[in-house]
Amino acid sequence: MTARNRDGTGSADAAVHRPASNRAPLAAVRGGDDTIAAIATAPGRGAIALVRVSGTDAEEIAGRTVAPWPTAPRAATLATIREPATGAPIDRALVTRFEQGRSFTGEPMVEISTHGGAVSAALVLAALVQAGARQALPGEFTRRAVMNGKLTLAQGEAIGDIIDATSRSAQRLALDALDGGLVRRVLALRDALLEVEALIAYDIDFPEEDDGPIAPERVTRSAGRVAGMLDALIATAPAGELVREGALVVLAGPPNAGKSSLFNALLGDARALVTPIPGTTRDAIEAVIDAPGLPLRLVDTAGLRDSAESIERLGIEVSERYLARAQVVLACGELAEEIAATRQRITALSDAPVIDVLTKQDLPQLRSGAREAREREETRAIRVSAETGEGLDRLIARIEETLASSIAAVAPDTPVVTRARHLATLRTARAEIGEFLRAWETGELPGPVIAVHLRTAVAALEELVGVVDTDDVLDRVFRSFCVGK
Ligand SMILES: Nc1nc2c(ncn2[C@@H]2O[C@H](COP(=O)(O)OP(=O)(O)OP(=O)(O)O)[C@@H](O)[C@H]2O)c(=O)[nH]1
Ligand SMILES: [Mg+2]
Repeated sequence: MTARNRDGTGSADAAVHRPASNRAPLAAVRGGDDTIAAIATAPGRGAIALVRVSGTDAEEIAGRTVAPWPTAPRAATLATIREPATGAPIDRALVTRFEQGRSFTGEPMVEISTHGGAVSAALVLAALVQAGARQALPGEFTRRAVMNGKLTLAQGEAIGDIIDATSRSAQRLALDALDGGLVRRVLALRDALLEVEALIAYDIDFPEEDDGPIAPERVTRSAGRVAGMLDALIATAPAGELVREGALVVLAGPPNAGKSSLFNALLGDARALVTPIPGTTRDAIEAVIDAPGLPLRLVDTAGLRDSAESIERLGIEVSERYLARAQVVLACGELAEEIAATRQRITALSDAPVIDVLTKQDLPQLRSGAREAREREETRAIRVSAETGEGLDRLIARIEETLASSIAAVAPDTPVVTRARHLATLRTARAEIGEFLRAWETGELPGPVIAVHLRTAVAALEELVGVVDTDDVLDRVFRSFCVGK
C-alpha cells in the first residue's frame, strides 16, 4: 500500500483546503481541489461499467474500498471492492491507478471496472462517496483535464463532440479536433499576430535604432497574411455545419411517384406509409441517414399537385416550406416528363441544386421509357428502384457530390470549424485585424492605439483555444529582434 502514504494532515496543500462545508459548489468545481467520483459508462445492462475517481485524495479514498491495492500504476489489478464501513464485499473488479500528471485529468486517478448492470457500479460509487469522494458534476473530469493543462479547451469540446456524434463524419471531425489540428492552426495565427504586435512595439520602443523604423508594409503584409488564413478557416464553417447538422435533402415529385418508397428504401426502414393511392403522404417525415461523407437529413413530403382538398393542401404547403430550406432536392418521377414538371414547380420555391430521380425502374414499361430518355440524352437522371435497391448507392454518391460542389471546398490541410463558439471568436479576430489594417494604412492614430485591435484579436484566438496565459509580447520583442544586432 505504498501509494497511500497520506494521513490527511501531512499533505503539502492541506493548509489551503477550506473545509468542505463552506466551499461554494462552483468554486470547488473551478478549483478542482476535492476528489470526485462518477460512473463513466452509460446506464443499462452491459458487461462492464467504469467508475472513476480523480483528485488529490483519489488513492487514499479508493484504497479504503479496494484490496489488494495495485502495486504498479497503469496496470489493471483484480481486486475485491468492499463497503468501507462494514467491509462487506460489493464486487470483484479490475482496478487501475494513474499517478498525478499521468492521468486523463492530470490528477491522481483510479479507475474501477466493475460488472455492468444496474447495481454493481452504483454500489461501488456509493462506497467511494462514503470513503470521502464527492459525486462529480457532468463534464467535470474533462474540465479538470483542461484546467490542469492536459487538454486545451477546444480539445475538451472535441471530446464532447465525439460523444455526441451521431454520424461517422461528425465523429471523424471531432477526432481531428481532439488531435489538435484547429488548436495548432489558431495558435500559429496567434503567434503571427504577436509578431506583428512585437514589430509595432519595437518601432515604438526603439525608434532610434540603426535599422531605422520598421517598414509599414512589413506590418501590413504580416497582418494581411493572418487575415487571409482566418478567412480560410471561417470559410470551412458551412462544411462543418453540414457535418454537424446534416444536409437537408428533400424528396419532391407528383403524388404516387414513389417518394415514400424511396425514402424507406434509403433508410432501410419502413418509416413512411406507402400505398397505391396518390396523395398518401400528408405531413413531412424526416430521418437521418449516416452517409459515408455526411449525415443526410432526408425529408419525405406530400406529392406536389394542385389540390382542392384542404388536408392535402396543408401537406403541400409543408412540402413547400421544406423545399425553401432544402440543400438538395430530389425531383422524383416515373417518367422524364414528371421530373421536368417537378423541376418547373419548384423553381420558384427553392434555390437548391436538383437531382433527377427516375423511380420504379424495376417495372419493365418504365425501363423502356428510361431507354428512350437515354436516347434523348436525359442521362443525368439517377434510375432507382425501391423494390430491388437498384441505384440507391449511386443516388447517395450523387447527393454527396452535389453537396460538396455547392459548399466552398475545404483545402485538404485546413481544419474544419464545427462549433459556433469557434466561429464567433474567429470572426471577432478577423474583424479586429480588418480594423487594425484600416487604421494602420491611414496612419492617423498612434501605434499603441492601433495595436489594441491586435490585442483583441489575440485575446479572441486565445479564448478559442482556452489559453489563459497573457503577455508573451515583450518576450517576443527581444526574441525576434535581438537588440544587440
Ligand atoms: N414496382 C415498384 N413499385 C413502386 C416502387 N416505388 C413505389 N412503388 C409503388 O408506387 C406506389 C406509390 O408509392 P409511394 O412511395 O407511396 O409514392 P409517393 O410518391 O410517396 O406518393 P404520395 O405520398 O401519394 O405523394 C405504391 O403502390 C408503391 O408500392 C418501386 O421502386 N417499384
Ligand atoms: Mg408518399
